[in-house]
Amino acid sequence: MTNEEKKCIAQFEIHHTQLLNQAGERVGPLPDFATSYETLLTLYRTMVQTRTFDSKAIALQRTGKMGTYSSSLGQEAVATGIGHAMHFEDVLLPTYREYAAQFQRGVAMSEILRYWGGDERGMAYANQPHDMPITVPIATHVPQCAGIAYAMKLRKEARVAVCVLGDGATSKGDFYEGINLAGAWQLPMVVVVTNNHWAISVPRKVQTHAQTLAQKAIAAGIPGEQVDGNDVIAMRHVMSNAIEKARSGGGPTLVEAMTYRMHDHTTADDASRYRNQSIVDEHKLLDPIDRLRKYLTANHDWDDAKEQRLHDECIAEVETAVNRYLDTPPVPPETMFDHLYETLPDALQSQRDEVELLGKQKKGGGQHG
Ligand SMILES: Cc1ncc(C[n+]2csc(CCOP(=O)(O)OP(=O)(O)O)c2C)c(N)n1
Ligand SMILES: [Mg+2]
Repeated sequence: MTNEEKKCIAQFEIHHTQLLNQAGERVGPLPDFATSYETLLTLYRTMVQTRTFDSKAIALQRTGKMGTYSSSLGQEAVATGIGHAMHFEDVLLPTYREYAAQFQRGVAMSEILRYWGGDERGMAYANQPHDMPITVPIATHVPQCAGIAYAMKLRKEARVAVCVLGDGATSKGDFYEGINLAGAWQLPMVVVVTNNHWAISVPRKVQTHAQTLAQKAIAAGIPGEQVDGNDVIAMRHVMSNAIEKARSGGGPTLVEAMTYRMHDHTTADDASRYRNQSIVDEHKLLDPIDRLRKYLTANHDWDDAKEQRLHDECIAEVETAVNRYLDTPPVPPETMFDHLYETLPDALQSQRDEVELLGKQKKGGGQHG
């Protein structure tokens, strides 16, 4: 039987949304929220704040004041759009580059610094009771997100669970299991795949032969779409639509956000060993902050003086957070045993006792030094 003789029984399309091009020019009508200067400024400020935080966090790590750190440089628009589109009572399940969303949701910069400084208290957010901590194990939070969304549905709550993962994470079984549940149970859930082209040293091209990552949704029976993740207006727009659809009973969506990882994978990595700087330079032209600044300059009288003031404010805010972090007395090392079990198994209890003893002998050691 030839293909011509076979009957086509299903067809699928993947759509891509971009509203501002890389020159910061409108490529189509903008959604209503984008007519508000205040809203655009909030989005811009969040991205600049996050980038300011990011460069300071790297400096803290480089000077031995923090354990390790995963940068969100160049990817700020993705998490900014996510955080802005969510309601406070929704639940975010982030990975380790969604600072911009976390800040908007009430997580303090000093808490993120504490976490990367090895202090688990940094994940017990003082002003964010709903969200899950940063998930470093790849894709394990997708089924967890389905569980949370299922509970919301069962309780008839008008809430949405949003999980964010990377391009590499879409190769994990947990991802497929999670989106399958989302589809089968029509859960109030949005899955965002941040396609930053790299999974440590593995490029997106060799990660999967699939043409897009958004199309992975099709097998789960849920809509999948792609968005320019360096266009914060498009990102916010696509996320709002997906979240509000889920909230009103319309089921889950998978959003593939196209961006680029501009920094090393983490501060423990050296990307110059596996990628050419010229590729990184090409992606600088797509920078999300530059793009919105160009739009604001052309349409809302944004100028150098306003830009400088914003930078000064962001630097001051980050400095305050850094001081709060550095002034926090470190937790004793044996507390690393404290957050997994309610009752510690005997084998671990003896290790805990040993670490505690060593700590007392050393006295004065801490994670900031
Ligand atoms: C289950 C699991 N396997 C392996 C790792 C090691 N690891 C950490 S990050 C990473 C790559 C993730 O790439 P991607 O999903 O694209 O996210 P990105 O870091 O690019 O944001 C891997 C394999 C891990 N953290 N968890
Ligand atoms: Mg990646």
